[in-house]
Amino acid sequence: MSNITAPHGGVLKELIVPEAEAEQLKKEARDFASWDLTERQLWDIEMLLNGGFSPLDGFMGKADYDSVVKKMRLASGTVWTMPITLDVTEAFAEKIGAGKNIALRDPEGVLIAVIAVSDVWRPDKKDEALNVFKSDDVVHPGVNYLFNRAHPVYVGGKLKGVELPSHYDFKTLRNTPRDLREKFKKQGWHKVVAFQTRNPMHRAHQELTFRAAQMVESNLLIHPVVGMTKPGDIDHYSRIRCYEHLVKQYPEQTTMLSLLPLAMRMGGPREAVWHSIIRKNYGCTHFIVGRNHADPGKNSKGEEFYGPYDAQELLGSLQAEIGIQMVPFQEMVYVEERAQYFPADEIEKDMTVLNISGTEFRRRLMLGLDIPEWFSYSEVVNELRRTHPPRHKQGFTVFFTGLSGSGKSTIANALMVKLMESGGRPVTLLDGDLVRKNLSSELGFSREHRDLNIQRIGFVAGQITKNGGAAICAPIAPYAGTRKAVREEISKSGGFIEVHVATPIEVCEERDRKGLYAKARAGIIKEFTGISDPYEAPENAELVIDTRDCSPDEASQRIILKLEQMGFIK
Ligand code: PPS
Repeated sequence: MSNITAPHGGVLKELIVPEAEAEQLKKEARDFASWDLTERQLWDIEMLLNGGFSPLDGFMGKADYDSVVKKMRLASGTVWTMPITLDVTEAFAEKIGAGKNIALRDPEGVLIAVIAVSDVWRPDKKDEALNVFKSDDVVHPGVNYLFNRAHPVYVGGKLKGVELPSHYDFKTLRNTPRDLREKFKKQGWHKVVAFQTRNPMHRAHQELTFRAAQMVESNLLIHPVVGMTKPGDIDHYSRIRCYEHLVKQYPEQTTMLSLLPLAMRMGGPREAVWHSIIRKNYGCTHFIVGRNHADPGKNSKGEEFYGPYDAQELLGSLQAEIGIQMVPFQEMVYVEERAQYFPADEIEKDMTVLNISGTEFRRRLMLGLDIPEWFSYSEVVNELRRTHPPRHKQGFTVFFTGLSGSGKSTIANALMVKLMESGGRPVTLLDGDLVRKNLSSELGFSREHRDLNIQRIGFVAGQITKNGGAAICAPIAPYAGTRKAVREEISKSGGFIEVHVATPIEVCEERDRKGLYAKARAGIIKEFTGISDPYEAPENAELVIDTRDCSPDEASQRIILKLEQMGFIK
């Protein structure tokens, strides 16, 4: 373990042990309890081991945690605003205790570090949310993670790092704090202002960062987060390719791009302070904070979680103590007459301001519409168009749900043929019966098995959609929660159209093509949907079809029209 002094005063606490000790630890760790790090824990541990979270020397113990939650300081009094905790399950907590060592591994079983446990406790998550995020509304991604994904028991203790988690992408852009400090030193960069981002950068961002650097006469570090960001954000692969284009637009020798392996919490003001401590650890002297830094969006009542300048205010009061200077920044807007960007507060009355909001930008991207050069460099837009093609080039899933005998399969087959006739996308039918013969042949009809069946169908449809195909699913899918989960997953990579085949049960039973209703009534078939098992009808299906007054031809035509209206068919 080594402590080196930062060029700007901070002590870097790197937690990787020397090679011989690491080899020894690998042998000893075979006898330790072993914990597979979750996705977020993997990002956190990378930042702990590489020194990005200095002065932390491990996952927080209870004293530091309590103090950070309540006072935004470690127990020692040093400013630190975000709890960094190792959450584990109750079952795992039973196997460990203070004084024990735990082997922390990545999903492939590679030993990343050993934690010497000092504390094990059950946090009051509501209290943590209210203090750290100023809210217990699960619309806040940080609160949602804490309540719905973080395990119930926290484990604190010092870390001995064996190796950093591995990454195979963009290797030359991944720099540890030590790497960056050395690079800055080598290039004679005395002052460095860092820019934090989780979005693709357009012209306004470039203007803003360039002006900030000019203002404080410093070099510029574009330091995008590539760990966890806000759900729904553009993937880091596309973003980085955009940054690579953009960084070429700055004057030579002024600007550097490097990736930050951080899992964000979207904690607004507290997060801005945390980000600035991290940037100081990476050797930066200045940090840009604009409007709504690390903003979680609106709450369930449609109100902002934080004020637009709360982050600037909090960091402003702590910057001297932290030892990094905040560069507060105004929004930049484009003035048509001048063909130039200006800070929003310098706009005069007779100026024509042009603006494209984030939502409007995404709409244009989605529909393949024009995006002007003043807004974004064409290389950046092309990159985004490549990974975010307009809807008519994206894949989609048509997900039928309805009772047995409602007509799902018949309409699904008609739709498949019509889509194949039009061409353009490969079409795959995942019919209920077909899936149960192949993918889910061992499953029965308990709630657990039905959910598993739908999850499998959802997984396959998701892969098809992601790769630009059309998936047609036609299971009963009786549970709303499972359908919602499938919708959320598939919508990330393409279209999702839910079709409720709402033929009433009396009609299905009357038809009884397979004789199953009669058997269900006689008790020969158990857990039969609609008879002895529940069916939760969808409330927000894109289409509702009743086959009493709609032929398969008409029904499939209605779906085609819907797909056209949504932009998936041109
Ligand atoms: S689920 O609930 O979505 O997993 O069901 P699914 O995979 O679509 O399977 C439904 C088909 O299985 C036959 N079948 C039953 N359905 C409902 N309940 C019970 N207990 C049951 N047992 C067998 C039935 O033929 C369903 O096919 P469809 O095409 O819907 O009539």
